[in-house]
Amino acid sequence: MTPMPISRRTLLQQGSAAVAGLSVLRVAGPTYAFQTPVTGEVIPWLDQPEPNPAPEAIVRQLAWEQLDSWITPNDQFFVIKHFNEPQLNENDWRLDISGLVDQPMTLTLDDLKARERQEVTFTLECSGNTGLPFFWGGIGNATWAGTPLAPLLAEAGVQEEGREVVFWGADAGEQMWREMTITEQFARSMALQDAMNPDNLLVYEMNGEPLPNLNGFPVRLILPGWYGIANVKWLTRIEILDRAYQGNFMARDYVSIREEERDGETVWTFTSVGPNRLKSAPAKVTKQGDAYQIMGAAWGDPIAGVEVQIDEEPWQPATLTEGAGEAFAWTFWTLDWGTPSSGEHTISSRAIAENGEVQPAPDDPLLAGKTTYWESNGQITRRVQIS
Ligand SMILES: Nc1nc2c(c(=O)[nH]1)N[C@H]1C(S)=C(S)[C@@H](COP(=O)(O)O)O[C@H]1N2
Ligand SMILES: [Mo]
Repeated sequence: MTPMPISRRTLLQQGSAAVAGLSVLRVAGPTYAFQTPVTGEVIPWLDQPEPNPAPEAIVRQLAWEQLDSWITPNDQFFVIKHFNEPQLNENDWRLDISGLVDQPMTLTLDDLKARERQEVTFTLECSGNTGLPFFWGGIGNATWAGTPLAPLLAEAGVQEEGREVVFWGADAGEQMWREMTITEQFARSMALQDAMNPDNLLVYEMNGEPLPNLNGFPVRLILPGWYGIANVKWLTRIEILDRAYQGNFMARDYVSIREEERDGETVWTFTSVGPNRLKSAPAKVTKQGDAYQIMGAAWGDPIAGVEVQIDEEPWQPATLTEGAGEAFAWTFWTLDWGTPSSGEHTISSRAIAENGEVQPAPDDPLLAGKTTYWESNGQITRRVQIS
């Protein structure tokens, strides 16, 4: 097995930006910033998400207007679960590494904790986020700690024919495949080459605490730079296959379908949701005295800048604040709005990546031709009423 090159993002990753004015909650060991100064009164958006039709599946969402902390506290972190909520005991918990390996392994939680510890601050986003009228808050930012996956796979000794790595959760549910109802465990897979990325972690800590049960206790996969679906919670089994894994969450659900024009002909493409896409959103408008400020976040790729458009005015550059320069975590941004005229206004944002890519407009052909709601990274416009 050849060692994988270190990703560009790993090279870009810097120490966390020390931002003046952060009040910091001190826990034993590292420090975690939970609060930024709350500035002014929040003006609620006129447009609001629809009621969540599936509270058992979308358990918790970010409320954008309440965003005031670069690190999302664990008890506010969004939760998506497709099946049951496992109740795993950390003493009985085992992780099996099997399939096309020379040395199958069974690891305890203590085994994982005794290995090299690595941390990453990574903004996890569900690929369905902002693709549905009731789902705008499937995103959160946490510092995750665990042990790197790649050395474990190397120790297990992936055999020549090994192509694909499958990650199994302890949760399961029924799925219809044609006329058959089958019970399926939650599982996602990725190419061996992607799995060997040195950023990938088997995580047992979130913001300095054991993982909350709903976020995958005792161990979950964290793949910095990948959409939520790939970050398997309640992880119990890793299996190496010689071919693509075709479970529900690879082959049917979380598949983006696009209609494309090629040489005057319409073709349809089907791709499994993968890495994050460049994105940003206005979070809130605040008012202090007569002065209004717009604040938001940008993520999905290392961020070089953010621009904001108010009504039909030209795009203006925003100021990057917390998280600027981070490889995998969102960047907060602000724009001073002065004293806007009374009445209704629209506010849009667009992120610009370090590689020059610009967050697409909603009518970009790549988005306009997409018939599924996954990977909806188009520019977001919010409406606000100034009195
Ligand atoms: N075992 C398991 N892992 C899972 C899921 C799940 O239902 N079961 N949901 C996935 C999806 S779709 C997302 S968006 C993220 C959400 O992680 P969170 O609940 O910790 O925010 O977990 C992913 N991992
Ligand atoms: Mo998701």
